[in-house]
Amino acid sequence: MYRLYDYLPSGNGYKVRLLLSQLGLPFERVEVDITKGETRTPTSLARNPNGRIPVLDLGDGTCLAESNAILHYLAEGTAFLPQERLMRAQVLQWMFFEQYSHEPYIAVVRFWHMHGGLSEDRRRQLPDKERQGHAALAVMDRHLADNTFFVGGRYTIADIALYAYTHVAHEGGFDLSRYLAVMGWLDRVRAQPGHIAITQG
Ligand SMILES: N[C@@H](CCC(=O)N[C@@H](CS)C(=O)NCC(=O)O)C(=O)O
Repeated sequence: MYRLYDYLPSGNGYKVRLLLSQLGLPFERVEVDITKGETRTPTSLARNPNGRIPVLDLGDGTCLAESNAILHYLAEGTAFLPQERLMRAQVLQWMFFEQYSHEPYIAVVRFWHMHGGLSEDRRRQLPDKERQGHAALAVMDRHLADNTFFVGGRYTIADIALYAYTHVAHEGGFDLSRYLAVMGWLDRVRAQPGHIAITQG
């Protein structure tokens, strides 16, 4: 059975939880408290040298890290990852966008608000992080104005990757109400069979 090293509030962990649930795959969830440095112990570092969750143990001790790599692994051969070459690359395009242009701003600001608040240093960085987070939301909104989902008109792991931190962006102070196409897409993602909330372990 799969074992997922996870932290419940984490959007990166949630991506994997959500896909496992939608694939109907049983898994054991192991909570790792990132606020107590539990990802940096020698045992955790042996699973992921980068000292972060999520990590998926494939059942034989083989560990895979990086949320979007895990999604790609699990989705292979399923309806969540298209067969067609260009569409597969477009799924990756949006997943790389998520990691480079979205998560570092929207997830990080949310984390600051949830854990420890805003130190002087964070307060100084905040306007730039907010600006870049809104830039990512605007890119999504423009794409979703003409598309029901990110790739090929259907729900894929690109949607899962982007949903994870977008739907909780308000917890970092991002007002989503001005992104009407994003709001509609959030509803469509929530309506997918097997959907679970981020709070569900
Ligand atoms: N790019 C990684 C990011 C993983 C990540 O940032 N994990 C955070 C929780 S969301 C973590 O484990 N932080 C604990 C630490 O840095 O020690 C992914 O997508 O999986």
